[in-house]
Amino acid sequence: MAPKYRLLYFDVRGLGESIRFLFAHLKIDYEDVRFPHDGGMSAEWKKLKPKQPFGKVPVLEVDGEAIAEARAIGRYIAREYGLAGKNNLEAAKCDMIVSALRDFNENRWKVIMEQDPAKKEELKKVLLDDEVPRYCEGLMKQMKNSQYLVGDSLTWADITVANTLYEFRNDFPEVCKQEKYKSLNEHVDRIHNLPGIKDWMAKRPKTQF
Ligand SMILES: N[C@@H](CCC(=O)N[C@@H](CS)C(=O)NCC(=O)O)C(=O)O
Repeated sequence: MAPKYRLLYFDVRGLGESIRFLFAHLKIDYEDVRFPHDGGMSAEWKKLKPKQPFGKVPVLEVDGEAIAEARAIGRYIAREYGLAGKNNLEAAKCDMIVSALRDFNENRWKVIMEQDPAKKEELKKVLLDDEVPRYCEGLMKQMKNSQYLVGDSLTWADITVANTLYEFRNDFPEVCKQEKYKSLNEHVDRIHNLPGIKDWMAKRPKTQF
C-alpha cells in the first residue's frame, strides 16, 4: 500500500509546486496542507514552524516521517516512482538540472522582491539579457538527442523544468517565448499536456505566485 503523504506548504505555488506537479503526474493521493502566506507571519505557520526539521517548508510527511528541502522531496518521489534517471549518471544529470533551475528561479524571485525601482530594473536586465539565454540555451543543449532532458525518458527534471518555466513565461512572456527557445517551449507544453499535470493546472488553487 502507498504511504500516507502530507505536503506542508504555504498557500502559494513557490517551492511546493514542482512537488505537486510530480504527485499530479503520478496520480498519487496526498494531502495538500496549505496555510496562509502572510509573509510567513500567520498564526498557523508560527505554530507549525518549530515542529519542522529546519523550521522551513515545503515538508513532506511520509507516514508521519518528515522530509524537508524541496529538492530532497522531489528526488525522493522521483526515486520511489522511477523518475530519477536510469543510472547514477542520469540521476546526477537530473540533480544538475534541478539545482541549476533553483538558482535561475531565485534570480527571478530577487527581481520580484526588490523594492527599489532602479535596483529592480538593474536585476531584471541581468535576468532577461544574461540569465534567461544562458539557462534556456543550456536546457536546450541537454535535449539535443532526445525529446527529454535526461536520457530517453521522462524524469523529474522535465517536470521541474515545466513548473519553473511556467513561472518565467507567466512573468516575462515576451522574452521567454521567443522563437529561439521554440524547442524548449514545445517541451514545456508537452509536459503541461500530460494528463495528470494538465488536470492539476486546470484545477489548482489560483494564487499570486
Ligand atoms: N532550502 C529550503 C528553503 C525553504 C524555504 O526557504 N522555505 C520558505 C518558504 S519558500 C519558508 O519556509 N519560509 C518561512 C520561514 O522561514 O519562516 C528548500 O529548498 O526547501
